[in-house]
Amino acid sequence: MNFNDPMRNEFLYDQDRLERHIWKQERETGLTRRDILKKFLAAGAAFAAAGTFVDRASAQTPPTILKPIDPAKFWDRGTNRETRFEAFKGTGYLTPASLFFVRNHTSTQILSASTWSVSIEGPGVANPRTFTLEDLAALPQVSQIRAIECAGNGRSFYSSQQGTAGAGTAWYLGAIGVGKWTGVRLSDLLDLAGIKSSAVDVIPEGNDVFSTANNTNYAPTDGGGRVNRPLSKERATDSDVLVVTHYNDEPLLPDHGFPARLLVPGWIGIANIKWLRRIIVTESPVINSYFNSTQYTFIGGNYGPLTNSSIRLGSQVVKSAFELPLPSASFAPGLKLITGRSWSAHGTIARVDVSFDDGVTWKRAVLKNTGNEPQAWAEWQIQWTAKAGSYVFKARATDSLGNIQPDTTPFNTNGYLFDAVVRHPVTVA
Ligand SMILES: Nc1nc2c(c(=O)[nH]1)N[C@H]1C(S)=C(S)[C@@H](COP(=O)(O)O)O[C@H]1N2
Ligand SMILES: [Mo]
Repeated sequence: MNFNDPMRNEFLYDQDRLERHIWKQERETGLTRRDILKKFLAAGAAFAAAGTFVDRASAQTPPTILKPIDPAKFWDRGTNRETRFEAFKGTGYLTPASLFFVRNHTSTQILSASTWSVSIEGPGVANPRTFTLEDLAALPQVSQIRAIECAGNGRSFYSSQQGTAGAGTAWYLGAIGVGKWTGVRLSDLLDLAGIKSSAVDVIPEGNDVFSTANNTNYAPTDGGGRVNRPLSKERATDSDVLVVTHYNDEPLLPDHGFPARLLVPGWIGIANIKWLRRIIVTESPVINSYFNSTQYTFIGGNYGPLTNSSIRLGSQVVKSAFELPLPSASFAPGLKLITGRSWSAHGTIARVDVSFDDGVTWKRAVLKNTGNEPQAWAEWQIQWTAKAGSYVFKARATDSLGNIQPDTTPFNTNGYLFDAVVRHPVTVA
């Protein structure tokens, strides 16, 4: 696929894309919706025949997500979409881009491949540099199969299982996807920009403006408040941290960070900044940056109030999910093949134990012998004879380092990193 194909960049997503285009044009040109459509059709757009355009002329806000969303496969969670875990069934090891969850703090950014660039700047580099997509393509390419998972994935179970709701999007377990990411090493870019030995933190910044009220102490020159998530120089220069341009061998979709995003394997979703715009290298620690020191910290419960020494989240944990609908699944009686996936931020999955009776008895599930990449997931299956009644299914994973999912997760106010075994209600009738 050609990065510079204007059709791809402007109108990739037929109806939703067109709606977004119209919305922008209405505001930028003052033309009516009708005239914009006329101009567009006259330009010979390939998918003009594609269909019925929903009349959203009265809409005050643009759609925040561009890719087509099938409600049978996604939960609508405000500016976000959660993949229904049962939708992964039969889709193979790598999550198709169309099925990947979307987590937007603001809305999907529309960036042009031909004018985009990312800069590396700040007091921590000797030779500030700017890289276009062509510049990135000319550097050594690295591919890794890894998960991206939201810090809040599983948050709803703090409420439903432990009786105290965490603040934020009430995800089940579908705020995760696993795929093949391709791009360049961030450390290669930092080396080309002459990163100094005195460098301390690296601040990847997205194009999206979150709020100018969310001050940071790196004194942005252009109004601030861009979604950013500082990393220590140590983590940023690890060889597994990539600036990726491709997902499953295709250019990233706009919803997932086109033209380029960061990949920080094993770390919470926010570390994987989308729509990269610039990367600032500091010579002093970033004490205060909204997505590092206010959000994505452990506070409340046993962790206490927010201070500068609150724990800032890095690694994800170990989790499991059945490929069955929530909040409950139902079956007809008979022999069933129950499937699911487990994942660890630290390594591969070593074993998965499944209970059909709320944890009274356990059986070992059969791990698929393909996939099971580190910091991604493993697919598994187990047979079950369904007889009329009500059941609670549970799955408990152990990873290659011996980390085991606990029965409960200590509460934190924002409901992050829920790794406890999840109760999955099932009825057979
Ligand atoms: N620029 C930018 N990057 C971002 C976000 C965002 O809102 N803006 N959301 C983060 C969060 S919280 C998560 S979980 C992941 C989600 O990636 P996805 O939308 O591709 O699934 O992107 C991260 N990177
Ligand atoms: Mo997230």
